Amino acid sequence: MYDNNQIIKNMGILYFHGNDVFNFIKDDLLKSKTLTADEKKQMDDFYKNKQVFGDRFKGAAKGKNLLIVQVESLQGFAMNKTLNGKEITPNLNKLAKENFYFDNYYYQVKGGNTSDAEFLTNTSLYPINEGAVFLRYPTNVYNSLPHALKSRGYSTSSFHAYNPSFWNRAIMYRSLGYDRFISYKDFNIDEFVGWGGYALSDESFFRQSLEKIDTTSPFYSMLITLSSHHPYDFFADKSNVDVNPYDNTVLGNYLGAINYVDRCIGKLIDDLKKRSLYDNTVVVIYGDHSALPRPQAGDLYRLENVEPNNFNWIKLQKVPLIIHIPGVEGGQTISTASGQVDLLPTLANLMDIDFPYSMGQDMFNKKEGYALLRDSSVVTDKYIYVASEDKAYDVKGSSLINKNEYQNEITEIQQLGNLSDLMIRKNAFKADSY
Ligand code: GP9
Ligand code: MN
Repeated sequence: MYDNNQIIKNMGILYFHGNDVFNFIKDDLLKSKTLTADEKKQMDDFYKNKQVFGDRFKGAAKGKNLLIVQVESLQGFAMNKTLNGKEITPNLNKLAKENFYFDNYYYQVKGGNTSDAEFLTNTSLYPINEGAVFLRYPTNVYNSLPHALKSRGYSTSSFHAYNPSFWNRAIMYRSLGYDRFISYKDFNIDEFVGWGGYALSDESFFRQSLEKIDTTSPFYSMLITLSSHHPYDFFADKSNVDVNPYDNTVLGNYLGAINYVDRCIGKLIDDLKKRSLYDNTVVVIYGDHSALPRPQAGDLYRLENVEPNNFNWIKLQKVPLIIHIPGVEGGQTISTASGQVDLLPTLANLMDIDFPYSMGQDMFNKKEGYALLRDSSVVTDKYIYVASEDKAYDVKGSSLINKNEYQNEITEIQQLGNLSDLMIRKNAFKADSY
């Protein structure tokens, strides 16, 4: 399902076409493709009534380069963690300390995993509830970060050392507005690390990516890493940490993999400094989604010393986010509840881009936060609504609270996911892009 070429290879061309016709009928023919007047009003009202919370850091990074590093499977619990006297992520911890660190930032991906995280970051829409938006709606009109920056004279590129048809990136990237897609075909595959032993190492990926960035005009480059992809083996000689008592477990292997990626990120930052780019580039680093599927999470509960239950599981679904703003003193941790849909409006404020079409909120200015997870659970600064139980818990004390008190707010937040789905399904920006 991830790659049309793979479907053809494995299932045959007849199956592929049959399936394609079925999806076309389901998605395109049976649904009225235009927003009704009511739906259009709902959409317009949402964007019109969006609150601006303040102007902290407005324009602080206007005209600067933007480098986004989306790190495969980097999950929050790995940060600031010491095992047997050694930090798992010393470089990320240092960056978090020196810059702005968001430690209550949730991933909001669904069936499109990595590609959904890219989608959230670049459009500030929620990924669709069923399947992957990169595969189902790759030719829609999108208001996006690449489009917005391109119209301001930026060059825009995505770097990912993998097959360009995977997640349908080659097609979707055109709609997102990237000028260039640097895929595995453009890299010298000179070192394999991770993902079953056949992925280009993140170290080589970062080094070659920096060589390829066009710095003749301001740039937006997004780097999507690969080494720390499940199943996390092949790191025995790459990791510098002792993960006892988790040796030879998925969790232990993962921590070793992340220790390797952390070292690569340290080198990337050094390289940016050497090339005199660190002082004129906004650097954003975050994780795309969770590291461990739930059935494999037993060791994680043990590591975190929490009881295995739905509430604690949700609390663990955070990914770290670090933002370096050149010329702005960092050293701050921001713990307002937020999610990947909030990154674009945050960057738009920093870079002084008028971007009216975001579903998220500016994380430097909002006082109270929330994150809608794609299973309909809701995390706020006060409570967590666990959708699978239809119950709400106090976010700190973990005690059950009266959900009815917050029902309106929960429903309102959940409606945002439905509105986003509707806008994607009906290609709502076709007439309204800017
Ligand atoms: C492949 C990579 C992995 O290109 O992005 O994606 P995932 O399996 O994490 O969605
Ligand atoms: Mn991924």
